[in-house]
Amino acid sequence: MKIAIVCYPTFGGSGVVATELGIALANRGHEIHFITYKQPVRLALLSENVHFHEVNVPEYPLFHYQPYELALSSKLVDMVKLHEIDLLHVHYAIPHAYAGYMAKKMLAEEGITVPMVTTLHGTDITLVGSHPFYKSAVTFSINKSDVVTSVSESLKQDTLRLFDIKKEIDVVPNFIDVTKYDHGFTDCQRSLMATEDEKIIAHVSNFREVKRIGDVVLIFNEIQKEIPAKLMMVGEGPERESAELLCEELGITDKVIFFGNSNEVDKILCFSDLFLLPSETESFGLAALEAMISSVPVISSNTGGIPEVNVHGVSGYLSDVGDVADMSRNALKILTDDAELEKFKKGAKEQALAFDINKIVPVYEFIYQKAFEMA
Ligand code: GMT
Repeated sequence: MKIAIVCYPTFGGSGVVATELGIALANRGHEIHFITYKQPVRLALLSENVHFHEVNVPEYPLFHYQPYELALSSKLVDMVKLHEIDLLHVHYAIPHAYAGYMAKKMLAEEGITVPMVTTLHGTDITLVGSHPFYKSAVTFSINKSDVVTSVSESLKQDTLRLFDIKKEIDVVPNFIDVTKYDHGFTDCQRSLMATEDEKIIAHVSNFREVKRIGDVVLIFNEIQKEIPAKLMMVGEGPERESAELLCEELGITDKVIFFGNSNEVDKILCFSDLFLLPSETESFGLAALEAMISSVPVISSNTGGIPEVNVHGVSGYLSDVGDVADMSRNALKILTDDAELEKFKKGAKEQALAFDINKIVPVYEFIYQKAFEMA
């Protein structure tokens, strides 16, 4: 099958999922065309089966806002015709589902039928999409997709609650390429980051408000009062500066490393003992899954789709959003007892294996067949 994948190319869950899916589909013999404004960060290699087409939006002084969805829909039309693409799979509703639908309609005028699958990822529904400024367009483009999928049951319920949805929504959970985390590291170069007696705590995100970065620092502060520990902060975003200031205020700057965006998350997770994800809302929590496959237990909030990924008492612990005291207590329960830590490490890995990419990619292939029948 020739599939066009539309996604955000930057660091962020939806782009990562779209890219990993495209690569896996290419490995299964499909021809994949990524269509977005920059080569996706996790897309290292282009090949016979993996192509990238850049969407350019020329600057024009008249435009106060550059019309990206116009450029994207035109690009989709051109690429579908040029490469005889069979299906569009758009990740993140805004504005991809809207642009995809316009492309479909333009192609229909020329007698070309292309089914469109829309995958909802989270903030496109819970934070941005439901804003009155976007709601009508998002509702319309979801209802006009041939098949709609959401990355968790929780996100499906949010979508049905927030929008007037006429379509069935299939839940297809996010996944993980198990082999990528089965690296040959021995000591994971742990000694570069911490002394032998120090526990290593990690957080990976886009440092947006929704991630409650302040809570990450406060939980770590409680941990380091009790045991020697270091905090690895991976990612870039608007909350980074205030987090650095908070570390200064608490006098723990020497124990916290801010890495910025990194392509070596797997290496950082390899030497980590615990992962913190206290988010305000999270449709799935891909970062938690990436930690778990690296045998890192997760201390998280119990919001949105996180409980579908992180199982309380098995792969980590869950607490109410903002309950820093409970999260700190749970973290210390795991970190202060070697047997507990070992048990949770095993539990995290086993739970993550349920999301093996080889189980999930065939589900998407099935969804594509369904889309052909619906188109
Ligand atoms: O977490 C973010 O802010 C990024 C966002 C995205 O679209 O890239 O992530 C969302 O999609 C991920 C992949 O499906 C999910 O794992 C995240 O939970 C979800 N984020 C939120 O719901 C806040």
